[in-house]
Amino acid sequence: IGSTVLGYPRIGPHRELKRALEAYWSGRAGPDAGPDALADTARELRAATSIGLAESGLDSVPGNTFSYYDHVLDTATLFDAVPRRYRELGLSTVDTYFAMARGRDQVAPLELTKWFDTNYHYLVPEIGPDTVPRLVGDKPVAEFAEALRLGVLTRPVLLGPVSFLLLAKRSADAPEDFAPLDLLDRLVDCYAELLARLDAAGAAWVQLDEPAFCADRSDVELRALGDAYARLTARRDRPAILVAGYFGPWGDALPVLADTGIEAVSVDLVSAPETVDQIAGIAGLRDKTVVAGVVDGRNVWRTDLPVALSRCVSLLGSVGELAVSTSCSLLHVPYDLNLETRLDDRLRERLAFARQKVAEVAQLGRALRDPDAAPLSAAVAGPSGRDDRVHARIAALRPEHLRRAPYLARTQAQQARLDLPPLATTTIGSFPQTAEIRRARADLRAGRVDDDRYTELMRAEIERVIRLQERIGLDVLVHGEPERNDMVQYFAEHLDGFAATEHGWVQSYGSRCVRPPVLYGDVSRPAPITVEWSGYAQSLTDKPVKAMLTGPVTILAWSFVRDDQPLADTARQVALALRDEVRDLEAAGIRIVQVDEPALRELLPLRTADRSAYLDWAVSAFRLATSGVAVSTQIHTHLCYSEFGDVIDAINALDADVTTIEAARSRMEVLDDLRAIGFDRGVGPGVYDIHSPRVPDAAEVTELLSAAVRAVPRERLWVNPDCGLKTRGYAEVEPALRNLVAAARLVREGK
Ligand code: THG
Ligand code: ZN
Repeated sequence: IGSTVLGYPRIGPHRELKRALEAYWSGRAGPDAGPDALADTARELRAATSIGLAESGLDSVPGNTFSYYDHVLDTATLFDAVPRRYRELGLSTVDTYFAMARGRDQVAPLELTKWFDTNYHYLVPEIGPDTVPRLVGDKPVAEFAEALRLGVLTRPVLLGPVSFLLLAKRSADAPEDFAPLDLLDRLVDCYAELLARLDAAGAAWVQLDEPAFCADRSDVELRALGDAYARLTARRDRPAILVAGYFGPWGDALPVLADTGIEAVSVDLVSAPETVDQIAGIAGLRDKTVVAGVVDGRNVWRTDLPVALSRCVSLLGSVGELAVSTSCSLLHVPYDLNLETRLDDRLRERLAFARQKVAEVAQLGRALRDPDAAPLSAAVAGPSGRDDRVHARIAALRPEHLRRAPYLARTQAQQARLDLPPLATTTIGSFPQTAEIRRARADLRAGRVDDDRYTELMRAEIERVIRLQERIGLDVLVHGEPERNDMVQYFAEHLDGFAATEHGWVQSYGSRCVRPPVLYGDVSRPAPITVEWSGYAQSLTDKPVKAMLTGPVTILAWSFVRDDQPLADTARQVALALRDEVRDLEAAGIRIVQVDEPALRELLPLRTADRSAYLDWAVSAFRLATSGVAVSTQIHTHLCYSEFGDVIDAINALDADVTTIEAARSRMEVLDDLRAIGFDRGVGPGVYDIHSPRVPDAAEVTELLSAAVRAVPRERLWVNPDCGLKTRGYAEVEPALRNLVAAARLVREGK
């Protein structure tokens, strides 16, 4: 294998695939929007990727890294795991695929969920007893042949059969005792058939990804892994098999794999450097290739090549052959640093995006082969972005900076000041981002409007949103966040220690991308960020206006974060900057501040052993950000998911006065979970599912609220949608909010 990378971005360096997909979905006919245009764009992107990777000097080029939407969905359709509701639509293959991704007419899409602890989302396959795995597609084979015609011998990358089934969920109509893993034997046969076809097409290697085994797994699951690869490798008509794991240590799965007939295994030495010692103790690896993932595939820092090389060299006595790679697929980093024109030169020297990381791996491969190769350069020791004032403030922190007065004292003071009715109504923060708002932001960036004119436009929008909320009759108002592009990017642009990119797009799901900021130095707040906007909104009304900030954990989770100090330390710096903002909001007359932490669960370590240390610093950072205010200032938080069994104690420990959560789709089950742990503060289970264009009627919301008042005293119950409204339109939002207010009034009156 020599030098390789485990995967590559696919949205296109200029998001060509995003544009082609959205044109196709728009239903426009014609040369730039039909199925042929989409297929042409896809082919050009694949060709550019395989040729580019081959020319960059990698010894082994990954194949099948392209996807129209998601590689887990690709795997489901490849093996015919298509639920009946999509088949019954009677659509073409490609439109059935997109129906699973996006829904169609009355048919809901597959569930979207986070890919391990990254900001990428995959579609969750639904598997039931009537799922009969069959090899019905040929995408990996066709793409292998396509690259071969261009002169590139690729190593097709597939999601492995065991991880595929572990990432899937039992379909709704399956019996309780059914588990997707029950289908493993049959699925392995289908993989064997696919491998035979790849072998016949000329593939020398395939890569099967089993990242599910870098998290805790039961003995049954580990045995399933061993059995699956024993069966696959027993076949003779197949390419050599590389099993890839990433995002953490293999743990007990590594000796299991070593006992099978696979030819190679990759290890993520960035997230789990201790694996080097484990490898030395596994005799079964002495006749296998070990692919050392020493170049970080999910962060943007340039690799310290001499250090990476010595890490590889330390494996030499323990393995059959040594190869070098990225720690994981490069899907999680932007394409090319060379597209950036505005980065500070000294920061640029410290960065590497996908293309630069490929060059690093190739260089390491040459150095491993030939000790006389050109010497490797060490990482540049930065401008560290060091700020001594930040360090002094952190050093002066004391436990009392993380504590507020007891909840009872707070709630009495807050009620005296806010005078809210039981079942108070509010929204999560953002209102629809209209075309005019987007245009104003774009005009400001392009210099077509000046700061004053921009402020005027935003204030007009804020006033419109305030008046609308007053007319609807909401109790706690928001300014609507028209000035914000993205809830992390916006804060990063206003804090020192962060840099923004121009083209640093990373796929989040399907055609949707984010541009994570780069957190490179000590973080501080040069000036108040949101105070003008929230203060202006509050000046327009007597009702309380709630200010919204993004929490420290979420800011870290959705940025590329410096790796030269523990995340906990970086989180504390971000929290301190937010603490200043919270206090300034309070001083400006804001009585309620919401600090959102939608990514609290996303950063939860995959291994349970690491979780409590994470939750400790995550909770501390939130408390540092929010505990600097008077008892009479109400702190809210918002979390974007409903399955939070793993973090429920941490949610309690955040000690927010009010917690709003997603619940509309999970039928209020979250309230029982909260009650079970003795959660006794304010809670707003979402009663309007904003992820769907459907407008709930008042009766439906009344029913949800009637259930909720049986679990939570009405003084502590809040009534709100389950997330921000920015992706919806006013045509849906206005009636939905009216229904929500009407329902709250009915239940308040005991109807
Ligand atoms: N911000 C960031 N990360 C996130 C979210 C976010 N991760 C989780 C979740 N929210 C992901 N959801 C989305 C939803 C919409 C878009 C991206 C991620 C989106 N992006 C625009 C696009 O691709 O066209 C570009 C947005 C822009 O112009 O900045 O619509 O909220 N950081
Ligand atoms: Zn949310």
